[in-house]
Amino acid sequence: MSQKISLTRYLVEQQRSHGHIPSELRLLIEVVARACKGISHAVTKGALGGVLGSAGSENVQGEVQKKLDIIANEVLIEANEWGGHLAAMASEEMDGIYVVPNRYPQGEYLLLFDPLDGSSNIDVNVSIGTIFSVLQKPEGPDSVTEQDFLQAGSRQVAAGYCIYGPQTTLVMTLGHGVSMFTLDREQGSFVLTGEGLRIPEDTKEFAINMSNMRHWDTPVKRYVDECLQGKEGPRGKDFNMRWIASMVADVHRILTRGGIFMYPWDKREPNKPGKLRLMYEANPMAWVVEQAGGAATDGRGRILDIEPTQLHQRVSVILGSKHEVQRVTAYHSA
Ligand code: AHM
Ligand code: MG
Repeated sequence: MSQKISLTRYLVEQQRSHGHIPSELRLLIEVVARACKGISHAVTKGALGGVLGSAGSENVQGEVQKKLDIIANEVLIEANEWGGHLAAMASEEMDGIYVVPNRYPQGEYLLLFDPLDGSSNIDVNVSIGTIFSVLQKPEGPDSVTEQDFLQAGSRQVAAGYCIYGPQTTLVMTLGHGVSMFTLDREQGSFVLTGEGLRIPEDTKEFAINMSNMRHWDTPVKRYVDECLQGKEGPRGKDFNMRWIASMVADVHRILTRGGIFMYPWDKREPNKPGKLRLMYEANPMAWVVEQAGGAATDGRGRILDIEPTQLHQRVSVILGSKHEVQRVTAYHSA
């Protein structure tokens, strides 16, 4: 029987062979993974744990918070605040940044997360997940501020997600490809189940919320319309469609068998660039996808090159199989 490689061993061996994981970053990843394990347990309990339903509050973006949104946020903060590896955290569920309290040592990293992405799926028992992104605090003696977080996605030092589905799976990149770990519930640890993941460059599967079609811009309408025409249309092949309404689950499928995911700008709220958030949804997913040979744009340029101006800023997202993303992006400049 081949030996199981735990996340801890994987990180140690990566450091030994490539030397690219400082010990504080290793600790950070292990702590995030441990927090995800805790969130996974809470998710699994469902109604038995009293964790379903609305919390009766709204987040900074005016979205109703579910009980599990808040629980997941607290689990991530409590797990990460004392280790000395972080200077501050930011989350979809908090208005401003959370600076590590004075009673703990401050580290050099910044952690951003969407504690529970795909919230609308919580109560209906469909896959949801945690998305995370790690940046380095800019050098200098000054205490950490929101401005320190406003770095382009290309400066991430680690990113990934944990999906709570039929299996709990952690997927991450440190800039040297994408690795996948499955939670072994008997052992209580994440075990390496995939390395060097690759997204096929071509696909016959697209993911978009079709109910928004009438609000889309011309390039996205054109692309989807051509897919829908199938074999008889300009693409000369039939396409399949999936929409889980959980970005984590849609991206995980794309990472497994290819596809394209789009949550584009639309005319419902013309002043907002899109629905998804750049810093803790689009950037980490874009990096994972690029590291697996895919592409990620906002229709105009690379998501990872966007210089953020606000912590909770939104962005149009088109990501997945490279040739399809390139096609939609080209339609935007046609
Ligand atoms: P959330 O972070 O509040 O859960 O919102 C993000 C989610 C994504 O996971 C998903 O792709 C999208 O919202 C679904 O939106 P819609 O319900 O408009 O299809
Ligand atoms: Mg989200």
